[in-house]
Amino acid sequence: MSYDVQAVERKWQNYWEEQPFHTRPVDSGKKFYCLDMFPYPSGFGLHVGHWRGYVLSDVYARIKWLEGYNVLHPMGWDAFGLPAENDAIKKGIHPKTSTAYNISTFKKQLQSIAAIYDWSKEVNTTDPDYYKWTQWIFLQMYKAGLAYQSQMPINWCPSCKTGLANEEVINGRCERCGSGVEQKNVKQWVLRITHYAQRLLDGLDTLDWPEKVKLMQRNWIGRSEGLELSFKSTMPTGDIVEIPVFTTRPDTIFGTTFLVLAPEHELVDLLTMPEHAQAVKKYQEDARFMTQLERTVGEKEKTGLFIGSYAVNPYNNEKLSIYIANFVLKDYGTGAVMGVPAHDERDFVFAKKYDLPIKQVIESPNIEFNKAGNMIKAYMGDGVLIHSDFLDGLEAKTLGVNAAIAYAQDHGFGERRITYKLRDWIFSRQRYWGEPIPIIHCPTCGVVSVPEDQLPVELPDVEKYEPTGTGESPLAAIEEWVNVACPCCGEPAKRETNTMPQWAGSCWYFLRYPDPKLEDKPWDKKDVDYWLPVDLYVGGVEHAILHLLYSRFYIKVLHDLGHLSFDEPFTHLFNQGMVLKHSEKTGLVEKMSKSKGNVANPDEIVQKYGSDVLRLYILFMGPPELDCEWQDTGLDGIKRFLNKLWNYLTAQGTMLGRSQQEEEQVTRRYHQFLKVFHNRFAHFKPNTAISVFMEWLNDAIAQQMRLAPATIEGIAVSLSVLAPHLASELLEKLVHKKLADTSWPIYDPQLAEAQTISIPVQVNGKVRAELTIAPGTLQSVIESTAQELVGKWLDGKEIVKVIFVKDRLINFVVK
Ligand code: ANZ
Ligand code: ZN
Repeated sequence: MSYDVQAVERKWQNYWEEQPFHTRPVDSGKKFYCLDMFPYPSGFGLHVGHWRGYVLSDVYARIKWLEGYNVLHPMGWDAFGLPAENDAIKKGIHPKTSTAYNISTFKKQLQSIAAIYDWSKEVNTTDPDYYKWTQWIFLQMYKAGLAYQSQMPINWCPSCKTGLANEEVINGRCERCGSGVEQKNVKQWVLRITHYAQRLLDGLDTLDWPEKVKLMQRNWIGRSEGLELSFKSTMPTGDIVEIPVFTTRPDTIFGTTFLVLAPEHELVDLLTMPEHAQAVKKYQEDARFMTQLERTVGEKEKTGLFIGSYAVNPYNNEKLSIYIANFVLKDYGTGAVMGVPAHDERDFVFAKKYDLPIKQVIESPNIEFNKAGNMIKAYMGDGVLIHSDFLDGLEAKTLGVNAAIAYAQDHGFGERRITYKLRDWIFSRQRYWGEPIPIIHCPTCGVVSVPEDQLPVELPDVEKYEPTGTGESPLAAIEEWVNVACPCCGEPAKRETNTMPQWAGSCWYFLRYPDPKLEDKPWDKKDVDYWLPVDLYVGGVEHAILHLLYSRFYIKVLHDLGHLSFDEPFTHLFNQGMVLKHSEKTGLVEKMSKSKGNVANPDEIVQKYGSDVLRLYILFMGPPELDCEWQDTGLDGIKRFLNKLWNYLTAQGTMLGRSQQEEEQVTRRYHQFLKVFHNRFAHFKPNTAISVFMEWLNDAIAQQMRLAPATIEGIAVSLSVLAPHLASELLEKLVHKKLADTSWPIYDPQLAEAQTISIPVQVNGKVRAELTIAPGTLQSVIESTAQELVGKWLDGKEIVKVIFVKDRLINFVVK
């Protein structure tokens, strides 16, 4: 390197520590809230994958800052959670200690990114001054009836020994440790997120988010429109009961040949004929050990059992046998399904297996039959209804659905209904390292909120972090903490010992950043109304549902309770792709991870190449939204580019003798560069913005452009969003300015317009073609195109010489 990278970077980082970016005067009429998903400070430190998101957001924060915006670009720590606690169990280090240590490592590492973070705004979710407000929000929800207790079967991870939210169960396994999840009955705190299902759905339409993430949220919320109707059935006692069923396809009602209830459905016991009771009981036991996912989409076989009784189809009085089956979920719709094997895949498989009738009620040329004239598989598409009485002849999915619903309504046995797949959010964890739920249980007064002036309920020190495994948190064992006087009656009462899930602290942290030291309230309404919603939120796609859905829910609740005047937290979301690397161990290109031994350590790279090179390389690797492969050799290419730029700019000599024409050409090239450079950022293509920079430099060197000081300044400022250290050094050395004295260069659209000229292409001095080029284009760029144009005059001849006069002509001398 022709400059001392380490010294230059150290110098500027020290300078920025003394002169933080946010101290420069700004135009408060223009704000830009640029947010990174704050990290969980794990013991492993940052890897280059983290850098990817942080550098990206910093580029945008810097551009806005240079444009004079009031920029909020904060950083903090999402520090509650299982890993710290598991470490405590394994190594006996208090989570508080390990968390504080990890935070200091992370912070040191983060500082080498040289992002323009305002460290005076740092938040830490495990700080009692912070989680006081996490608890306060919970109490507001409780008072509004949005938090309730429920004895319910929950997802239980036998290895983490805690309950999990549905969102934390991936393919039937614990999101954290991969163990198979069981169902367990435990008393839980639950948040009524289902009340917000429709609003969470509607809000998505207003957001500038990746379509993929919106779709994932839509599917997770899972809205379905259909009919809820009752089927009558006679119990062994002779009494009549009604079985409510939810269907999205009431048009197929005449194709119903059986009913299926979830094994846990409360009517099952009432409807089971005595001779089937024993088998039913056994089937119910077995189903308890399957997770919801296994029961619906998993590979587990769909089984069922006839319970001995029948129901009546209210449309035609046909008798339908009643089954229980594992594929019907207790808590979706009504927990009961009408079986239409001809037009539903699962029902078809089920009917085949148990030899139940298959009755086709939709006619369509797309239906496939075997030689015997039977349907080969269920037909789910649209068509004309047949064998369906008054529905015959109607288009099934439109008119048919509506006519079937109208009939049920007119006859008083059904109503149009909307259901959602979204379930209420299980909010308690039986673990230590989380926010205590601020509730007291009193034998006389029942469930009592901890009075707000007694918040925070601080996490006490414990000796044993191990979860008890009985469904109780380790906090339950600390008597002096658990036993309190009831705030209502003063009699002995007990604290709630469950803690909140990790998401509790991250659902609202972006509201705290504007003023994290406020003591008497969680945020200042005027302040958050100014800063929020977040203008740009950058983070990994793994949070598409969990964190991003929970935060939206929190914000809607806080809005409805009058604490905020906006109801969506993040206007623009950008998901950066992952950094992959070849792993010696597996021979594959995979997501970086310690266990696969394929991590690139940013600290070592910064040591060797400097932060600027790593920043640039990580941006240059590929389109930021895509996963891309890390290659160590890429760093050298970037290093050469920065070196070349340094050498070229610092060697700029006198401008004397620069002709009018030369000046115009240099200026035009510069404005063309700026225009494309800006445009690439505007379209979130920083990787190609860097290519544009490289192209400009190559041209500038090839054409020996001599740059005016204003141009040098513009180039250095442009560089500063990518490589802030080198750019600051250049600015200081060449134009005697600090970054804070400059602003984002603006291009002149007229000068930026690509000018073209025509030059003749000659063969032996005869004009054979014309070529349109940008002024100043080099011979190396033009030559092959020019050869193609005059190919037929060159055919079979040898080119002995090429004469090139820049911007004037190209001439091939042939023999
Ligand atoms: C009859 C029918 C006929 C159905 C047909 C589909 C096709 P979505 O769209 O996902 O909301 N269903 C209802 N409750 C269920 C439960 N608790 N567990 C499992 N399946 C249940 O799915 C709605 C459809 O899923 C409903 O419409 C019902 O089957 C089934 F040709 O009713 B349908
Ligand atoms: Zn009491």
